Amino acid sequence: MNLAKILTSLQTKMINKYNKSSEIRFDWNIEEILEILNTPLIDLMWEAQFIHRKFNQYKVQLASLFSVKTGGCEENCSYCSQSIYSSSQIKSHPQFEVEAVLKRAKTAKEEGAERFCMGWAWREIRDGKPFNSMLEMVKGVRELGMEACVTAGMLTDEQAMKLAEAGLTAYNHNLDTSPEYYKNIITTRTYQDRLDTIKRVRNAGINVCCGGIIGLGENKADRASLLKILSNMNPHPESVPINSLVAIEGTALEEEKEIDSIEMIRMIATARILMPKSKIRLSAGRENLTREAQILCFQCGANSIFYGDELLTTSNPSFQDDRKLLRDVGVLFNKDFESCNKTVSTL
Ligand code: SAM
Ligand code: DTB
Ligand code: SF4
Repeated sequence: MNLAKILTSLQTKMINKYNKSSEIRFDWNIEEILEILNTPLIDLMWEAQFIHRKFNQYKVQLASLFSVKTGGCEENCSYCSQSIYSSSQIKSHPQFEVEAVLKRAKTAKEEGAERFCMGWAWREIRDGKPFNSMLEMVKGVRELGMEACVTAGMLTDEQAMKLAEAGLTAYNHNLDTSPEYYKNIITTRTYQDRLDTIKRVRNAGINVCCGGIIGLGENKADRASLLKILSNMNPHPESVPINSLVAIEGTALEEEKEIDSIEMIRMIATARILMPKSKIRLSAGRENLTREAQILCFQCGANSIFYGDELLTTSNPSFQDDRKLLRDVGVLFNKDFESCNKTVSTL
């Protein structure tokens, strides 16, 4: 058999294994997902890379994050420094003004970011001046020619519609973990509240950004269960952030042991196989990953990162370090930015 024939037969095998005649699936079950998560790493990486090359270009979306309103949140998410239940020493501050936020967005754009994500430490959005300012911020970010994302807790159908009218590209609301493990992490709102919020975002025609965190003390079955819910959403969330816990002093999870980077690679690779076209975002926790571990995540299909020195209350690699990393890997990033126009072959 010549090389071309071998490749075609390998491609057919892989497509049959995961995508039944190349269709995207929304019916993954726990056993299948656990089997993928537990595949020998070397095979898992090859399979994820295969799916990624089939469905996507090797291009990484750069999303900058800015905390518009920090601290004082009534929820008790046990990983979060912004909860009133945590004793972390973060600097709380009232909501930034529209102009200051747009200045940050402009700087992020100049550094090469394509999406600007704005965070509010709220349980839910309430109508009034802060919400009106949020709408102005969304409009302003869109006028800069960037994608706009908001994460601000639960919302009503009317608020979702107003955000859509303002031009919001995506709304981030994570499931965080499995429904089974959830009660160990948060008790002030239910898993169903989260699912309802995501449905409202979807119904308003806004893209869904929904993922979770690993390293909360959950087991493999919990990770599979989270991935099952995400990959059974139809359509799949357009973005799936995979965070690894940043154990912040003063939070209930401050003592949680750091996860092995291989766990992150497995989670990213599995998410890529299950949701072939979604943006799988390598999110919080990158400072604990070596450059090499991040490169393996890109190879397995991570195609977005949070880009900029800060996440919400913790630090993130610098713009410069990330640009160097992406250039060294040889993936595309922002087509309008610098000399990043090499193309990596797809299948
Ligand atoms: N209050 C809003 C909410 O909960 O949807 C928005 C902000 S909240 C900080 C967004 C997400 O960031 C959380 O759902 C969680 O997945 C992630 N996150 C927060 N703190 C984290 C930490 N210490 N380590 C990893 N991920 C974290
Ligand atoms: C997401 O999934 N991760 C981001 C964003 N969405 C809002 C937040 C990460 C926060 C990490 C801890 C901190 O900086 O406070
Ligand atoms: Fe509040 Fe969001 Fe932090 Fe939970 S994760 S405490 S909802 S800011």
